[in-house]
Amino acid sequence: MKTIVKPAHKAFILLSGVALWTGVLWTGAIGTEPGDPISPRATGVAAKCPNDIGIAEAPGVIFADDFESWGGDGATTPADKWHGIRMNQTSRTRAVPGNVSAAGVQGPGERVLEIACWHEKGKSQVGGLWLKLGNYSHSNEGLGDGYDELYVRYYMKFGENYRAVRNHGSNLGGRDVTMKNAAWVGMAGIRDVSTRGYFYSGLQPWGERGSRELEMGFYSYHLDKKGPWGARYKVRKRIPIRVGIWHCVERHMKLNSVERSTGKANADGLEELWIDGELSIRKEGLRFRRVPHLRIASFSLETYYHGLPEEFGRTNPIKVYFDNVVIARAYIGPITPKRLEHGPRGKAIGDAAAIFFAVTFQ
Ligand SMILES: [Ca+2]
Repeated sequence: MKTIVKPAHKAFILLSGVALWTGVLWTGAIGTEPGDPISPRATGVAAKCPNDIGIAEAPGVIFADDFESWGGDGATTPADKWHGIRMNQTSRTRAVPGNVSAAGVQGPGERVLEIACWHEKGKSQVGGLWLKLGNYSHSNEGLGDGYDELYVRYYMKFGENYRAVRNHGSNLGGRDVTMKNAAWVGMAGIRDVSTRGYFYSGLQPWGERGSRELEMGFYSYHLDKKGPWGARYKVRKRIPIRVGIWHCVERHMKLNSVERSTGKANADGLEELWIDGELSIRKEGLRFRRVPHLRIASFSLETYYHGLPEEFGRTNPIKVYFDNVVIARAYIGPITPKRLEHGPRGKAIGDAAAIFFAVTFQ
């Protein structure tokens, strides 16, 4: 399990480059300390790892999975990756052939994660993966204290037959392992989450029921939400998510600070969301915890439906695809193009993927 805390990510400088043969210019940027405001099109860890090659070992990265090393029939997780995979009667989670692509041009890899769910009368459906990022089940788990701040980036695509249905998405959260009755991340219906020693924030698709156009948004169980259910944040820039198209999704969660002398929980937490490298949501002034030892310790990559319609049967399930998951202490950003290689005469050579990513993801 790779949850070792690497040295804190400090400022990094990315060099500017010119793709000579394509005429495409991509520019670098100065990276930021975690928590600093990030421009809508900032570059991050991925800009230093073209095509995501070597990104699992990059400074600041604590976890990565591209689903290429999943074994057997695609339902066997590598030993050093996830802590749980959903196996039940209404869903299927497995790696399948495919890769991140758009406009007919393919990105890296040959496998993606598929979460398929189907209708069964009177039941909800949930499929996906679970990763512990710190001690979660109990205080002696040996997984560390968790994190005060994290970025999570992945690519996702809603299957061709996807239609907006009532659902929930992936959660990032933590639970106070020193509290006897601490609730599990994902526990619903509690107004003051601090009374049960937990918090979480879901990232999920929103859309008018039946629609093929969605938007990603938060569903947050923070300290100051008004009622028993999750809070939705105001969208700064609406970026449509279309069925059948890959999108890069990145979220940022920064927990609030707690005064050690007085125990005051300061309203300085933050959540942000980028779609395809563009800032969509930025919510400041959040509080998630009253005690500093409660940290981010759980991430689930999942889909959850409150009862799928009958049209999504076992032989025609609703499907969502994921790939290139990266969790880091600094902004990650979309996949960047392969570095161009130079031929014997110094002429830059590359491939179609390089052009595609330069145009699409920069
Ligand atoms: Ca892959």
